[in-house]
Amino acid sequence: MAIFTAGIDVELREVSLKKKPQHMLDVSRKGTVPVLCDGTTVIDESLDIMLWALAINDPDQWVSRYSEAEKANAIQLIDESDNDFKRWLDKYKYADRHPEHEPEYYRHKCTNFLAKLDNSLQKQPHLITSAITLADIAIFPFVRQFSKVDRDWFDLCDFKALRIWLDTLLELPVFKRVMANHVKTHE
Ligand SMILES: N[C@@H](CCC(=O)N[C@@H](CS)C(=O)NCC(=O)O)C(=O)O
Repeated sequence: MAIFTAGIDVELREVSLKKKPQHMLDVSRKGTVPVLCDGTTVIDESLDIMLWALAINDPDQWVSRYSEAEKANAIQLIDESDNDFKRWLDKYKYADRHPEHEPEYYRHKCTNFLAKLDNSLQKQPHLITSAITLADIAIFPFVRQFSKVDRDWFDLCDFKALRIWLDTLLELPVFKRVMANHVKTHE
């Protein structure tokens, strides 16, 4: 979404994580996706790719709207999402591979982070500022994943502000457009 919003043309290369192409491992030994190659520049963290794209062009002020303090808060929240929350989310999504606990246990672990998001969304419609910024864009795809594990539970849970926030982001034209491209490349 950041690359699309910045209006940067990229060639998307789909890779199988079960059979990672040698070229990908040559440019980034870490072996995770996404990896962005721009000539000799290699960026292999999704947040860094977003920051790279938005430093080139940030028409919706996803980063440039931030004060220094807001930017630091955003990066810290994204870090919490990328590490702690995502670790529990993966276990919740694939609870059958982690039989040491019931799925409800993993879901409860996820809710610590979701409660924190819901709490700030009760005060303003988006995470760091009242407008959509980097943190919303970086975090909502994982809340979307969470919501899809048990839709009925999510629809009835206490996180009303979080649901409204997620619904707003899912309606963003840029999300729909990027997802449509994604579906096309998977056909
Ligand atoms: N913090 C990294 C995480 C990247 C990551 O773990 N990607 C997963 C796919 S979502 C991956 O490539 N896993 C490698 C593997 O499964 O071998 C980022 O945001 O770029």
